[in-house]
Amino acid sequence: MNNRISFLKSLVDIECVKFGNFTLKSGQQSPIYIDLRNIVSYPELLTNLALLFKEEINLSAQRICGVPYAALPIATMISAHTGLPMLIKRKEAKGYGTKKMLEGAYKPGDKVVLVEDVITSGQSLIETIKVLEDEGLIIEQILVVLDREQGGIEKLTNQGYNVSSLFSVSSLIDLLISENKIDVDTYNEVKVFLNNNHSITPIQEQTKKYFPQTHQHPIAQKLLNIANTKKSNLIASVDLTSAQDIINFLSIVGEDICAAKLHVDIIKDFSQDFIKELKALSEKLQFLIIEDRKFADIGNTQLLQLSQGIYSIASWADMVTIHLIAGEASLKAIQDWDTAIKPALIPIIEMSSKGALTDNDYIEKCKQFLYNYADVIGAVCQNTTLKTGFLKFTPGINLSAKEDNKGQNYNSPSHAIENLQSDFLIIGRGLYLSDNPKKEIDNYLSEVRKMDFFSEIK
Ligand code: S5P
Repeated sequence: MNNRISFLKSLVDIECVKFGNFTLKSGQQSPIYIDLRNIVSYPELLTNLALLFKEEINLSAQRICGVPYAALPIATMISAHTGLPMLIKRKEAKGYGTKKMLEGAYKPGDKVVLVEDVITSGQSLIETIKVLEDEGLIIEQILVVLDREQGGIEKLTNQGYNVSSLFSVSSLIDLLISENKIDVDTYNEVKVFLNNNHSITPIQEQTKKYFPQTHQHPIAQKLLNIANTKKSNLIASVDLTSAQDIINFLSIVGEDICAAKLHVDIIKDFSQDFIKELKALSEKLQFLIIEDRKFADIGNTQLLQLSQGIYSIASWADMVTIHLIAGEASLKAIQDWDTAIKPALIPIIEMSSKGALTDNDYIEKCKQFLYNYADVIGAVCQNTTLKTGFLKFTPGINLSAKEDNKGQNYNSPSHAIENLQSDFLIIGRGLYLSDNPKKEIDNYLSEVRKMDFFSEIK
């Protein structure tokens, strides 16, 4: 029997493909279930698959890499059968040592074949492509076992990648009906499902949000690691005016946040002893510190504000906010500042307040240069989207209020994640004014976690 056909039939036999009524991760009902992970326990099948792929691989490829985890054994088997050296993409960076995302021997410019088990929207592939390209590797070819025909292949092809799949769901059910392995009703149900989902998936994909895993900047990577470990993307904006109140509040919520944002200029009894205590607490409870200084001056003044005065912000803040109103040269002055410790920069490009002057024109002008500076890890914004790899911080988050009476606008955490595509949620009064901050942060966290935001990307 043809190798391809026998392989497809085996997938049904080992229950990698099932028919019935299944609830997908998105909550959608599906008449077909596909999960190729089981294949790892069937070495003969894995070998057959590797041999099928061997016929497809471009001769110019120099490395092979599987999208973790399901495609790892597939890539390993292909590597063994073709002699192509393999690379392993980690799911998260190591918390120690080299912090590498990619293991194996390679050099920039090497051409890589990427292998995936099932392609739906292409999201897992996009994550892996980014890591490889950041290392200077060239994606020569993308090989997929099964295409769910939900827009993933088109999406990657439109981005210029050479993607092909061995099988599609349509070819699978065509074969199964011809072999009497499924009945006409099942066949028709899957067909209808495919037709309906082909067009809606790309739209769903735009709104489906996963929490980022990696970042080039070490402070941003640390922030992501903390957030991923705690499954919390919450930043407490601690706009309290007494040092002791700040410490007391953070002692309560510190373990549930990934960062605390301060306005040091409102603290009536600010001292370096307070900073020492705050730093010790941040180490103990694992959160980072953002000083919301909103620098907005000429480069020279900003450097003085960062490094001098009673606050000497640069000596303790992990991140600082900055307006870009003074123009690119002011930002460049900080980037060019050659100093041992420097906070990461979070420009504010769009404000949450009513009537803010940060209109689209302003935002676009900011975007024209902010991505060029390595100290910039993302931006504070509301509706606008940022380039992949830049973190979106959104203030104006509150579970119950829609606005205050001083111009602030609020959104719910789920709206910020789902519709604004925010990575980090900044919550001020919603938490620190609560009678029971511990209970209240649980309410925020459960709304975030309910959204499957921190689930493994698949
Ligand atoms: O556009 C913005 C940018 C910032 S940094 N809107 C904001 O509200 N902020 C800050 O976020 C603001 O200075 C305050 O510290 C926090 C929001 O606090 P809340 O009490 O309204 O949640």
